[in-house]
Amino acid sequence: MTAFREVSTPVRVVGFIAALAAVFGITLGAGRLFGPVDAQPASAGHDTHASTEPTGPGDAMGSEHSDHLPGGLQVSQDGYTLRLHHSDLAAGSKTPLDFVVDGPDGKPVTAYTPQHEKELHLIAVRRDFSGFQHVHPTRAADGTWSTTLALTPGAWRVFADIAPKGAEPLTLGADVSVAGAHAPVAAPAEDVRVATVDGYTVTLKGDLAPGADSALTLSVSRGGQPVTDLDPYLGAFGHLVALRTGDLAYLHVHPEGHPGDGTTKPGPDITFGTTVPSAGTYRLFLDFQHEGVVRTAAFTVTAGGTNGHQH
Ligand SMILES: [Cu+2]
Repeated sequence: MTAFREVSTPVRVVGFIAALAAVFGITLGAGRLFGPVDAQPASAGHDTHASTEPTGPGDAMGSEHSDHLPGGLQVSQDGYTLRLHHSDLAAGSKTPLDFVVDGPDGKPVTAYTPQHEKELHLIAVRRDFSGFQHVHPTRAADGTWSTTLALTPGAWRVFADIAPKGAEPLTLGADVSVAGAHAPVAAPAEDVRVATVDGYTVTLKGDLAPGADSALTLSVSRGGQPVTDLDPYLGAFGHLVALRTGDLAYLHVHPEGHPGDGTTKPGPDITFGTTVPSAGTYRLFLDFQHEGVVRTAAFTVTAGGTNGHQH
């Protein structure tokens, strides 16, 4: 019985510290962004028991089947392993990256089911979101994938989004270190819903709700005029990658409709559907092609949370 009492004191102390941390977090947040921040999104270490660790709705299922985990968190899943030939790379605009995906038999996979016209989509993102690329490496007959990346110094993560022949689609992720001095870039604000790139303005509408289907619509304009002649790019008018702040969980986002289906227009609106696994802040990268050039627009959307949206 006394043991109970003794336990309860530290718990109260922890609660007090957590409250302090929350206040501190809000103070920090107010300086950096606007409005209250519920101290969750940043991987602030101390309150992990409340936010990150065993959070996801899928975790109850645990490792029995990884379908319920977000993608990209593991270097090895369902018997497939992403094996980079080098994980420390040089900075530069054309740094080579070579890798294989080993299959359940331990040998490099050489048969894939194409998704969006490609056998493998490679996403490279700097962990502070200050760099992003979506490229399509070429595969040698022996299963070795090769590409080049434009890398700045810092911590990066690469994702291989694949469907090995006969297997469910999956996304494997691996860390990459890029040598050189770097200044970490502050986390993006809670909500960034308008992005400009190369004279284009892209506006995001819609919200993300944890565990529920969410629709997002991105509208492309240039010089105040809606763009209505987007190019089809890899079987869609846009490709959207969503990454969770804090752990870079990689989410599949599906475009609604496709070029030539008789109903999907080539802009200005591109609609996507996704389900985010938890509350938190997500960084979104839209690739779209117009007049023959692919561009990337980046957004930030906060899902769930107790405050709703004040913006
Ligand atoms: Cu791709």
